[in-house]
Parts: sequence; structure tokens; C-alpha cells
Amino acid sequence: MSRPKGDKELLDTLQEKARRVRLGIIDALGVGNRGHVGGSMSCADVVAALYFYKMRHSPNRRDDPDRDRFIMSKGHSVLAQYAALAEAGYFDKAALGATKSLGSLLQGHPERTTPGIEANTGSLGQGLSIGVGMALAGKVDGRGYRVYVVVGDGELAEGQVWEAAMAANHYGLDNLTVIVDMNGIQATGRTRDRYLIQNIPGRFAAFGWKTFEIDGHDMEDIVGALDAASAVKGCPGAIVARTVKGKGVDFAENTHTYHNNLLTAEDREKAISSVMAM
Ligand SMILES: Cc1ncc(C[n+]2csc(CCOP(=O)(O)OP(=O)(O)O)c2C)c(N)n1
Repeated sequence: MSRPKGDKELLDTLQEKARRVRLGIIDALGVGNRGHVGGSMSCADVVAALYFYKMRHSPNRRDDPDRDRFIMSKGHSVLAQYAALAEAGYFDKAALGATKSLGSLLQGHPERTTPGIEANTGSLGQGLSIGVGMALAGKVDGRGYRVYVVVGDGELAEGQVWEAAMAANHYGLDNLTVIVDMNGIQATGRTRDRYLIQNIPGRFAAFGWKTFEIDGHDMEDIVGALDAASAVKGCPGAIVARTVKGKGVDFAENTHTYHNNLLTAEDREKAISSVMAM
């Protein structure tokens, strides 16, 4: 699916999908369980745009060798992916409510046993390497699929990310797009106070990537950047998306407190009202 930037009907549809993703995240969080609220909410718009605009995929063709691949490298934010997969029909939405329970289809971090999940992640720093391997395999096999990897800004402290970034450039992987969910906060505080990583777009550019900087909650920006990144030839693309941790759940916004926290029954109602008011 490829439509011109600025198409109001498309943007409205995607915003509604993003709202459903956020409501699905709240379902998956449940009541009284710890769950990753902040990082799931901050990437919800990007995940919605990928699943409902950019990626070629279908729950009926899960083994299609030409399907686009999505990797949630910051695996703790998989609730956003679960919500998108449920919305797209990979499994029943009722499964969201059992997330993280014993034997559930949906665990706290991505596992390939879940329909639609392409890579097991959770140990930060590894997803881009997996994406590089998939993108390289696509080139070797002459396949037209694209690979999308979402990473966190805190995650970029992992050196393996930069080994993967170098390899992606070396192999000219223009079928690979990384999206940095730059919400400025990691598990215990501001990213800059925990491990200072300056000039993220400049770093990817220095490693030979074409870079884009966007507002990661502006659907027009997201769609435009995804289209621009997939049009790049000869090198991989990095979209640095400025986001708000917890976006949409007002009491969880812009704080590390809800990086991984529980929602009470009252919180849950407040969270739903907040998302509905967006
Ligand atoms: C290798 C590794 N170290 C530590 C952790 C624990 N951990 C889980 S989430 C997180 C913070 C990640 O921050 P960021 O990438 O910015 O994610 P976001 O703010 O988007 O949730 C940490 C340190 C982990 N999962 N893997």
C-alpha cells in the first residue's frame, strides 16, 4: 500500500489504528500486573503506520517469503506489536487480556511461537543484528521484502547496535529501515543522565546511513519518512522519531515511573479515557 503524503483519509484511518493499538496495549497490560507502559505507548504511532500502511504482510500469508519483516528490538515494548497483530487478525483480540500469564500465546517479550513475531528479542541491542541478517538474506535470495527494526534511544548504548549499523552500510542494505523511538527516557531516568548518546541522527549518518528526523506522533511525518526511507538506494535508512514516553496515557507521559509499572483498575479506566480523548 503506497499513498501520497497528506492524504487526509489515510491519515485519519492510521490515527484511528494507532488509537486501537494504544487501547490494545492497555488490554495487554491488564490490572495489577507489571507491564511496560511507557515504551509501548511511545512507539504506538510508528507501529500502527508500519502494520497498517507501509508493510506488505497478511495473517493469511505468514510464511510468504516476500513478506516484509518487523523486529521489535526493544522487546519490552512488544505490547504495541501484539496490539497491532491482533488488530490485523494474526490472533484473537481476546488473547491480549492473557498477556504474560503462564502458557499464554503472548509473553512479556517477543517469541517466534506467537503468530506474526519474526524474532525473539528482549536482551537489548540484538534486534538490529537480526534485521541485518534478514535484509542481507533478502538480497542474496533476490527477494523484494523490506525489514523494519524499532530500537530505543536507551538501547543505543549497546555496542552491538553499532556493529550492526556498520555491517548494514557495508552490505548496502537499502531494504533495511531502523526507527529509533527517541523518547529521551529509559528504565530509571533520562537517557542523557544514564548514558549520554549525543546526536543520534549524526551517528547513523557517520556510519553511512541516510537519516530522517521526525515527530514520532505526527502520522504525516511518519508516513512521509517511511516512504522516503524505502526509496533510498544503496544504503540503509534510519528514522529518528522524537516521541513522548507513555504518549496517550496522560499520567504516564514523560516519566520513567511508568517504564514498567502496574495499572490499578482505576488507572486502567483513566488510561482508556486519556487515549479516547487524544
Ligand atoms: C541487555 C539488556 N540490559 C538491560 C535490560 C533491561 N532493560 C529493559 S528496558 C530498559 C531501558 C531501555 O530504554 P530504551 O531503549 O530507551 O526503551 P524505552 O524508553 O523506549 O522503553 C532496560 C535497561 C535489557 N532488557 N537488556
